[in-house]
Amino acid sequence: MAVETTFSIIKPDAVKRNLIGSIYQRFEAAGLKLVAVKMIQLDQAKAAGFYAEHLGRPFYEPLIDFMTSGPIVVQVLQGENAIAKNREIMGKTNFEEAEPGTIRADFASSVRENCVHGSDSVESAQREIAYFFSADEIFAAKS
Ligand code: RTP
Ligand code: MG
Repeated sequence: MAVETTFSIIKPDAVKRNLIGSIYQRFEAAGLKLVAVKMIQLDQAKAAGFYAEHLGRPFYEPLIDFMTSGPIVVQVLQGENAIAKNREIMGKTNFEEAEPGTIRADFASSVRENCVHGSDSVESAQREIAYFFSADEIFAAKS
C-alpha cells in the first residue's frame, strides 16, 4: 500500500455543532496525519467551482447554499491508503446507510448535512488539494 495524501472538509454543520475535535480525533486514531489545515468561508464562486461535477443535479443549489452558510475547516490528510481510509471513516453519503462508528453515521443530520467531504480518487485528491492549498502550506513528508 502506498502513502497517499487526500483532501478533507469539515462542513458548516459540523463546525457549528462543535465537532471539529471529535472528527480530528477519528482521523488521527486511524493513522491519518494532518499535514495542512485552515478555517475558511466559501463564497458562491469558490463553492460552485469545487462542486462543478454536480452542476445540474437537483441537490446542487441547496448544496452550494449549505456549503456557503458558515465557516468550514479544510485539511490535507496523509497516510497509508489515505484516500480509501478517509472515505471508510466518513461512511456513506447517506448517513442512514453508513456503517455504525463512521463520522456520518454518528454525527450527520441529513443526506446534505453530512459533516465531512473526502476526495474519492487520486485525481480528485490532487485537484482538490491544489484548489485550497499552495505548496508551501502543506507539510507532507515527500514519498
Ligand atoms: P463529498 O463529495 O461531500 O465527500 O460526498 P460524497 O462523495 O459522499 O457525495 P457526492 O455524491 O459527491 O455529493 C456531494 C455532497 O452533496 C450532498 N448531497 N445531497 N440527494 C441529496 O440531497 C444529496 N446528495 C448529495 C451531500 O452533502 C454530499 O456529501
Ligand atoms: Mg463526492
